[in-house]
Amino acid sequence: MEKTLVILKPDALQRRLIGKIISRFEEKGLQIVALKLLKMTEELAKRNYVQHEGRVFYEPLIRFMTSGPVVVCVLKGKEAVETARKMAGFTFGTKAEPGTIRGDYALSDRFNLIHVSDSIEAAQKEISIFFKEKELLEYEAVDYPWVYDVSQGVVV
Ligand code: FUP
Repeated sequence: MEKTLVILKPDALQRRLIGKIISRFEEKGLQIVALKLLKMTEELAKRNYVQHEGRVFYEPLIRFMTSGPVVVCVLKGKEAVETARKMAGFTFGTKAEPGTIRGDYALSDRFNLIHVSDSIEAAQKEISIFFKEKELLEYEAVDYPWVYDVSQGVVV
């Protein structure tokens, strides 16, 4: 099963939206396999956003990401990367579709509440920035055979 990294940004914490946002992923059926609250160091933020180095928004983005605590978590499930990405919605709050997290709770181009890995490769890299292998917990989700049809030996 695929895993993806989600970061609930400092605005999500300050606006007390952590519970609501995490609930959406839980209700979708994605399994939380790792989760922690931390204050990002500049080094961590820069590693996570290395692809944006040099862009005009890079410095303010790093300042924002290090401005307060964040929640980082790893979600696991069928096509978790694409699914979580769709649930986050378009980057800019005003352009994000209603029904998505950013579409429902954000207006800003930068204070957009959530980071979600944009590919399987990025997810693997980003997960390893924030978690050691042993921090990703393997445990049985009791609702698994109701979230997926596994009755024929394949996950549908
Ligand atoms: P996303 O994958 O939707 O998180 O968006 P990007 O990787 O393109 O951008 C990363 C973050 O940079 C965004 F979440 C917000 C910030 N950003 C800006 O502040 N201004 C911009 O013009 C574009 C992105």
